[in-house]
Amino acid sequence: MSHKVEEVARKIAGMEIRGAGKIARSAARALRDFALSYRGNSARDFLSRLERAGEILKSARPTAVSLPNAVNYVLLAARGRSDVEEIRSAVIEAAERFIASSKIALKKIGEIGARRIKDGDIVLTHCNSQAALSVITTAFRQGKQIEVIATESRPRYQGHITARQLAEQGIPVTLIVDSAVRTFMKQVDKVVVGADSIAANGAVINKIGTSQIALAAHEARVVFMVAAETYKFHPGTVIGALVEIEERPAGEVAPPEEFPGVKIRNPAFDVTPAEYIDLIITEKGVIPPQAAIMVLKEEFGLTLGE
Ligand code: RUB
Repeated sequence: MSHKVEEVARKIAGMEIRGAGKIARSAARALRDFALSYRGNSARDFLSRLERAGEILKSARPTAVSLPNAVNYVLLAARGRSDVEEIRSAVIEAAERFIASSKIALKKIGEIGARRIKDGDIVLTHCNSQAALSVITTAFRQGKQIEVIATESRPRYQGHITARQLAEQGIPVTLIVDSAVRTFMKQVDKVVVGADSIAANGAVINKIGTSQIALAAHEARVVFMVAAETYKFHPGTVIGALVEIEERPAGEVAPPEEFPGVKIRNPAFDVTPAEYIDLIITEKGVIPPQAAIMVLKEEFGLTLGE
């Protein structure tokens, strides 16, 4: 298999490339580059290598459905074709369409979501989500005086990236430890987070700690919003599949050799049930989480579960 495909898969697994949107775009890009570099002349061989590349990419990380959704989108364009050049251009075209539309989606989510942010709001966010940040930065650029509270997001501290990105844009931002969320929730007006997967029942799978934040927001009657492109909706959940929660190495939490006899657990994501979510902001508009099934029907139509 192409070194490049394997390298992208390794970078996704090692979190050099991270965040559901970036993971999806990098997978589409890897398939495009693979198609560009293919030198054989057998369509059947080309297709089977593309499928294999898709499998390698999909198996890099299990939770963000954006990854298989992007791979399937690109491969669907190639399947059934019997000419090498046709396959190549179909893959390139589909990959580029996916990348371009995912960038447009981010911008639209910002515009749609910013309407929900008011002048003077204190917004809390978790981890590092481009979609959530698009909402926040768009509201700020519209002239709304907002402040952001960013959780550090143990164990990998993606909150540091968020805090820096916001500060660079001149947005007032406060970094807090994850366990300070309930203490600060009294001051918060809105919570905005991203998503790795959204299930048919409206449950949102996002960075570990998200569901605790939703609980604290619910208790304090603070609006809890999720910003997510429609390719983060999980087709398999329509027919009862469960979203696999990635468990990452223990060493990310603490050095196991310093804790003999101690079991260290490191689930990377958690599930926030629909009843704790006020709305989901997609590029097609705002929906209540209970309408997730409608997005899935529209996006995946009759190919559900395939
Ligand atoms: C990232 C994470 C993000 C979502 C959405 O987890 O949970 O909230 O992926 O991000 P990790 P985006 O750092 O483990 O990949 O909106 O950028 O797609």
